[in-house]
Amino acid sequence: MWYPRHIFALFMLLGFLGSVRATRTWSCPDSITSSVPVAFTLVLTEQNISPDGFQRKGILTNGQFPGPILEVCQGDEVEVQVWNELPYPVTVHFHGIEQRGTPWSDGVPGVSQKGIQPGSSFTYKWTATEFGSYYYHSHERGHLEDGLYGAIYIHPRDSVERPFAQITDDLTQLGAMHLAEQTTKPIILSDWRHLTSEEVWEAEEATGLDAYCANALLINGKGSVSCLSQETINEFTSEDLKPILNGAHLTDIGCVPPTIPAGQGPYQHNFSAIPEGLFSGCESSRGATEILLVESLLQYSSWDLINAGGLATISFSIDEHPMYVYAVDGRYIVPELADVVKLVPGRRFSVLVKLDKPPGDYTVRSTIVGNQILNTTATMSYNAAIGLRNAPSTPYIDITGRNATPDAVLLDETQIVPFPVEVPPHTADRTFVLNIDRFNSSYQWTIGNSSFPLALEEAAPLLFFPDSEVAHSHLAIRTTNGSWVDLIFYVRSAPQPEHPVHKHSNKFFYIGSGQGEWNYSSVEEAMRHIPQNFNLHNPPRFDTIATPAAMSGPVWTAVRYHVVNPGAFVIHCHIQVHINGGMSLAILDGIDAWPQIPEEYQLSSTNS
Ligand SMILES: *[C@@H]1O[C@H](CO)[C@@H](O)[C@H](O)[C@H]1NC(C)=O
Ligand SMILES: *[C@@H]1O[C@H](CO)[C@@H](O)[C@H](O)[C@H]1NC(C)=O
Ligand SMILES: *[C@@H]1O[C@H](CO)[C@@H](O)[C@H](O)[C@H]1NC(C)=O
Ligand SMILES: *[C@@H]1O[C@H](CO)[C@@H](O)[C@H](O)[C@H]1NC(C)=O
Ligand SMILES: *[C@@H]1O[C@H](CO)[C@@H](O)[C@H](O)[C@H]1NC(C)=O
Ligand SMILES: *[C@@H]1O[C@H](CO)[C@@H](O)[C@H](O)[C@H]1NC(C)=O
Ligand SMILES: [Cu+2]
Repeated sequence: MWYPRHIFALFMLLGFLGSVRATRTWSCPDSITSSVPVAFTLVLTEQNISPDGFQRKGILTNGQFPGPILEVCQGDEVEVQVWNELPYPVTVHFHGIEQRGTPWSDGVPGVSQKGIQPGSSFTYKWTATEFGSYYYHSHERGHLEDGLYGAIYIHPRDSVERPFAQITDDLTQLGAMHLAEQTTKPIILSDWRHLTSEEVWEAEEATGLDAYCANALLINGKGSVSCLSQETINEFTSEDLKPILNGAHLTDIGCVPPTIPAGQGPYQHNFSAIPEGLFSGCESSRGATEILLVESLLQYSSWDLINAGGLATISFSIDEHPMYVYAVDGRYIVPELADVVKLVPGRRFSVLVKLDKPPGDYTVRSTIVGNQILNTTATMSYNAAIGLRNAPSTPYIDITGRNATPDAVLLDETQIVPFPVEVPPHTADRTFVLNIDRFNSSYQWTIGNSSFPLALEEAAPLLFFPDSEVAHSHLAIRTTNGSWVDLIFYVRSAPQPEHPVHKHSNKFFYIGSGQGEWNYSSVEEAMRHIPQNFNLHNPPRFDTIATPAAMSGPVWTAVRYHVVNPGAFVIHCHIQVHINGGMSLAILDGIDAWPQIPEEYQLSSTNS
């Protein structure tokens, strides 16, 4: 336990901090004495917004975009009352929150609740059993992409062992790291579209196309669009894309054109129904620039990077400032030093940044990785020195997220070691092989044997009807409480993009992945043939894992989880248009130990 030894260094820093500016530092004693829940109210409204300088209809949460942060202590009882003042039904999901014993608060329409009708409210209640970085977002239709998202941060109990002693044994620095963590702040990264989510979905249905292009990137809801010349776009087009493009060029928004067969599969399309902005039609615009203020006297700052967008994999870096990545999806890891990190939608990294550079402004960069060239920037400013140092800072990455300097280090997710290590059992009780594929058109998808119809969001919620036809169909898997379950995400046909698969309720162990066919009945059998593809001795725990891009053949990813929280949940791709297109599967966990639903959540007593 290093904490007590560091009190002195901590107080010195607090002294500095007090003289600089008032900031709340959090402490979460082990015995939370108050049984009073921490209550939040979120009021959702529709308004014209222009986060990147381009005006469109969007969702504000308490008048803000992104929504306000929900910040609590580990162990707190949390109540979030959502008032829906939008003209359509909506639900709110708490991404990564395990909802232990509260499956009715998971926020999935047709699975754990009915949509909250316009003009009414719903109160989500859950316990902050785990700590770290999470976020909330809409789970109804595509409304996440209209701006309904905001950060959640759960401060760890004081007694939880931090991983910072793996970085240094210098007491002052350890105190500074601890203080940085206590005052950590979200950096919400997202892609942004100029069409509303309903316009995008209508366009997919009218054209038969998968709408895989964004119009802008945002950092904490702020950004700009700088249209590039076709020359620049061609110059930056990656070697990986050239064979796919087969002589064609990326569009003026830097995106793979919809006419490229590899991007859309062998289906019929109506190209004349494509609206402006969906695949092309660049308009330069200027929104606000996010300023991240830091104080060099504090030596370190901590940031919770969240990819809250519904589409793009994002590359992130802060010029001249390496990051110690110390938590992933809210779980500590042995800190890894990296200059650049890549986040799929749904992923969170908590990072420490050492503030040891000359005071001044440093550019913060966010770019799309993959099938589009798009970027935005923010500024990290040393507090005492805004505007002091005007020379541009030196980038680690270019506008495509590739190295701008040869030695820039990208975080290698496969090297992540959890802190502390937890070991799953060597075998599982059940194995489900879930096929990930297109289904019948470019924009419809399967995970498992079927494609989850969007219309089922309005059906009777499975939590209340575990014996319904849907609950017994291929749209759901059923598990028994206490069992260990393996899910194999099997991407059989190529080419397919990365699919960031997110599991609701408790986190899984990420135990393996590989190229080639999955022709095994279990992980145990696969390990007899390809043991090198598995890690059962120190696998990390995530709630989101991307299946690798399938460029030329099949790929698979294996996760293992313990069924401990009976209830109706889902596992789905976090690319929003892929969920709309059916890439979602209900998980009826612990069906033999189904919970008694409290009176206040009975369908008759909610807004239904
Ligand atoms: C293709 O889209 C256009 C524009 O929306 C529409 O007029 C036309 O009927 C569509 N063609 C087919 C074959 O559906
Ligand atoms: C994208 O990056 C380039 C190169 O650093 C920069 O000049 C441009 O301003 C960035 N675009 C935006 C919208 O920030
Ligand atoms: C598959 O697509 C065809 C048209 O291409 C349509 O008629 C059929 O209903 C679709 N099937 C399903 C299950 O969506
Ligand atoms: C898919 O269908 C096969 C054959 O009916 C079945 O064995 C398997 O359990 C199904 N998988 C899922 C995830 O429903
Ligand atoms: C479900 O299983 C977990 C782990 O074995 C156990 O802790 C929990 O009490 C069980 N729940 C019920 C309702 O039986
Ligand atoms: C699985 O397929 C691979 C080729 O993709 C083959 O080498 C291997 O022998 C197969 N394993 C089994 C158990 O059939
Ligand atoms: Cu997907």
